Amino acid sequence: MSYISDVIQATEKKNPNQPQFMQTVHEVLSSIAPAVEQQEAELRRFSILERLVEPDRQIMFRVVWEDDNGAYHVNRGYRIQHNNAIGPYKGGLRFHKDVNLDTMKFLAFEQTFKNSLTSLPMGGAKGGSDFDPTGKSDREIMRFCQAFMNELYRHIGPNLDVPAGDIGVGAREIGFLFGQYKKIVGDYENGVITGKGLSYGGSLIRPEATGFGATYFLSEVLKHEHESVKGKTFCLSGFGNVAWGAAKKITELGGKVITLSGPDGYIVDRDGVSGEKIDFMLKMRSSNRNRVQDYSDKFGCEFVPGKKVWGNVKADIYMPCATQNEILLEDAKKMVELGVPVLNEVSNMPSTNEAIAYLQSHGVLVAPSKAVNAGGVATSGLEMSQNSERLSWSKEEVDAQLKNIMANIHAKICDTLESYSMPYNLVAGANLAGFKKVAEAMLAQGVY
Ligand code: 2IT
Repeated sequence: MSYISDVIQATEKKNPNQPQFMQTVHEVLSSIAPAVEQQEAELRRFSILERLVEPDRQIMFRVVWEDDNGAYHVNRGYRIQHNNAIGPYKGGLRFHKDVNLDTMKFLAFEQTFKNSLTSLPMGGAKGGSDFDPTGKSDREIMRFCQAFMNELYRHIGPNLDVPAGDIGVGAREIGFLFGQYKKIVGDYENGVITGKGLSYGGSLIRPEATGFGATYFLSEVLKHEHESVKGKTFCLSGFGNVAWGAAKKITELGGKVITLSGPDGYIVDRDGVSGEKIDFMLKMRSSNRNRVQDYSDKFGCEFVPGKKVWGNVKADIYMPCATQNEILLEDAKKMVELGVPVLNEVSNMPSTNEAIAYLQSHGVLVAPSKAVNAGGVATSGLEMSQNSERLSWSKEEVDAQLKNIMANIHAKICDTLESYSMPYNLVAGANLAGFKKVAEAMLAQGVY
């Protein structure tokens, strides 16, 4: 398809040394060929693909903050406002030592298609900093968040850009960020950030939403295969907020989570991560120690240092919940050898394109992250609705809406695939469905 390959090539040239961003561009653009073919003249005439791969705005700024010893540190802050064709920019903030422009651009690009899938009016953005929260005190975290907001505030707003959390940014950080925003602007501004605490405008179920939504989406996938979560074993990676929500819902539905992981290695708990062990994950996260060995120290299970779970532990379902590029081609090969039948991607792009291609060609069912984890941002959308209506919905109400949104995403993917007479390929279907809405909105609004 020459329009697509021309755009990929030109994008590569314009974005040297951005492998992560280019990987996403490849993944999305090569999936949408059937839609591009159908409408090529119009898409070309209005440069839709060229516009889609160029973020609306890339903001970078200096953040200087003081540690507990009175020493000053300089970090870099980012906000990539990728596309607002379907609604205000929306997406999380990531605080992690490896954050760079490439990571931010890849996440903002992904977010645009993910948000489109939710069927809520939200455009795509991402932000964050290369600040490393590991080992920092609460006061240091607060001072960093305040310094970060001292610049970010001028770029966001309830109808402009609504940030939220991501890796390294949870309830504590959102509180500090929001407090500083309010101090500077002198206005509640309809909440402006999502993932807020319940006492100041947050939504019930938002902390659980990414993990719950991922499990609801998986249930739809399994239903399609005449299967269910009940009785299945799960390997998860990570131990943060996302893995926590997933472990809760999987356990509630009768599945068993047997692994978690951290930068230090992984744990295997054959009795299942359930009950108080799930609560302990929250303590691990808020301790800022970033160590999964704390789990095996406390509960006495196996700990494997310095290795990844993938391809080393057999389970019915793999659910990566940690970060991008966890599953490489060599892991995919081991996974096929072990006979793991389903990969439900929860973290953003946990597998490389070549790993996904290998898995799919060897019969592994892959559910892509931009559909699977969309429940997080969708529930952020529900928080925005509650803030603007000045009320809060019950737990049951938000959970029912989340469940409904996840089922709709799955149904929309199936309908889209059917409309192109394509087989049950969730990766292609998610990209096609996400793209179609954004492209339509861009075409309708003209060239600006
Ligand atoms: O990757 C994601 O979708 C998020 N980190 C959540 C974004 C949001 O605005 O809730």
